[in-house]
Amino acid sequence: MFAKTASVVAFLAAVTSALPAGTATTGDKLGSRTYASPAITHTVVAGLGGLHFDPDNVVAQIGDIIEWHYLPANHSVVQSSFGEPCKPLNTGNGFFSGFQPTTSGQAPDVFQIVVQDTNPIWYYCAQTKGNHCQAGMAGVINQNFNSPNTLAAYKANAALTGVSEIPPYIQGGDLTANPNPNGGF
Ligand SMILES: [Cu+2]
Repeated sequence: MFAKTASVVAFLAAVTSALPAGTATTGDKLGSRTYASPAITHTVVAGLGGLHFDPDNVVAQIGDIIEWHYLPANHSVVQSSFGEPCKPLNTGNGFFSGFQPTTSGQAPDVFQIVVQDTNPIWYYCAQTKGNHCQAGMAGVINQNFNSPNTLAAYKANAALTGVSEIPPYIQGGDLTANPNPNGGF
């Protein structure tokens, strides 16, 4: 009996060690992560679970790729500051994926950015039909968990804004054919 239990424990340990490093987590309570060197891709699905990015709170390492996939009907991602949600980053250098419409399944393209530093990256969906940003379609990469600038605070501020601003052109990332149609599911 004891030997059998021990072998089960050994088996579970082997399975656990074979699992890949976690990619993304949700909510404000994130576990610690151990990073391995090649960069990994964090998939975020726009529109999974309604007007929501899933996961909307990602911890990534410099060099990692964030890859947004788009469900119906017509979503986008736009970088903003923490203080001004639903409005493009005022440096003019923030990213914008453009709108990615699809009536079913996923839009044919994904939008990728490479994480350049450890600063928080705040973003929203600029769809004004249905006020996606104000409704909570907003997210963050590398929130500072020791700061009052939380994703919950960002969403609360977003809800108080008027109509979202739409950037004039796609920039700041790569719009590319979906390399992983099942990513995020
Ligand atoms: Cu949207």
